[in-house]
Amino acid sequence: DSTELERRFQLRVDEEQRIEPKDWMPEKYRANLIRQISQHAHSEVIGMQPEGCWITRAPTLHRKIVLLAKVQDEGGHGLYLYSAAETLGVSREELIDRLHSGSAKYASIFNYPSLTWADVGIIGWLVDGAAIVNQITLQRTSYGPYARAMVRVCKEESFHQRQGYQSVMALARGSDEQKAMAQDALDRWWWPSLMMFGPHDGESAHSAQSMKWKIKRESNDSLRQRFVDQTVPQAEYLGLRIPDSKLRWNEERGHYDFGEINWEEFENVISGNGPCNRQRLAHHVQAHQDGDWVREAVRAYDRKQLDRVGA
Ligand code: FAQ
Repeated sequence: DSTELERRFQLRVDEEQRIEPKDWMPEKYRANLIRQISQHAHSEVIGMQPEGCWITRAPTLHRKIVLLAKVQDEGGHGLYLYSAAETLGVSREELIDRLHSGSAKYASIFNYPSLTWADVGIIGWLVDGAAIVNQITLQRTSYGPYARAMVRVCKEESFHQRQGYQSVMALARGSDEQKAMAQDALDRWWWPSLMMFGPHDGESAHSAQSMKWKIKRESNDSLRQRFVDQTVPQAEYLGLRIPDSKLRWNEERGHYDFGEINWEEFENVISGNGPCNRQRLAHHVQAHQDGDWVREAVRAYDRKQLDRVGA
């Protein structure tokens, strides 16, 4: 019966065995995974916009080539993740519908505008940096296709983080104006980057069940702390100031203490009312409509193949 199936399922998870698409799984495990993986995919694809809009304005040919490749990688991560979600029995179409109707979320960070070229470097450094801290742990997530996707994604993401850091370093070591531009971008992206890790553990609706099923391997707060601990020395090395008056090393804890996130802003952004939510979604809807002829061509080709078989 189902309780026995669930008991055996949990045992497999506890023993660190990967769950594969054809294995039995509780319906709530399936639904929770579809939610998380598809939201992750949406984040990668919507995440192409803030940097993508700088491709035509990159300051040198070299920076343009690097940025083009980086943004394409994000699109590739999205496709990988949609495929992982599809192994759970949901269609790509359904997932895109949920994004367009607003019932599926994507990372809050991509609802902020990228105002200057410095933002592109800061996104690589902080946003990809935060993404990796989370995704490294997801390489050990219990669902096989998701875990395997994370291995490649992490490799590419760590290259992205380095190119971002290198780009910010060029600005931080440049003219006073360039240094000010880098500082301004850091001031605007720091807090939204900390919000990427989600609500405090005590407020996190899905954490307890997701940790038990090993969909998530570490809590929101512990990942956020790791990101702060690794990023503060990087900022110091650049000679940039993190915009948090409460930030200080805590010798006893062996970690940095830091200030409180503005949770009202977070709630506002994840419920669709951030600075760019409408623009980001409208852009996606438009791109999807513009691509309809491709999907129609695929359908026509499939019909033709079927007719041939029938004939
Ligand atoms: N933004 O119960 P929890 C990238 C929602 S990396 C928006 O704690 P959970 C790379 C959450 O969905 C970014 N919504 O949720 C890149 C839930 O709402 P729901 C993507 C958020 O799932 C770099 C509610 O709040 N990475 O794109 C956020 O246990 C540069 C309650 O929260 C991933 O998605 C947020 N920040 O923990 C691309 C990693 N935080 O669904 C381009 C995989 C929370 O019930 C350029 N995902 N919510 O309506 C995860 O690890 C988890 O889903 C968390 C949230 C940690 C994000």
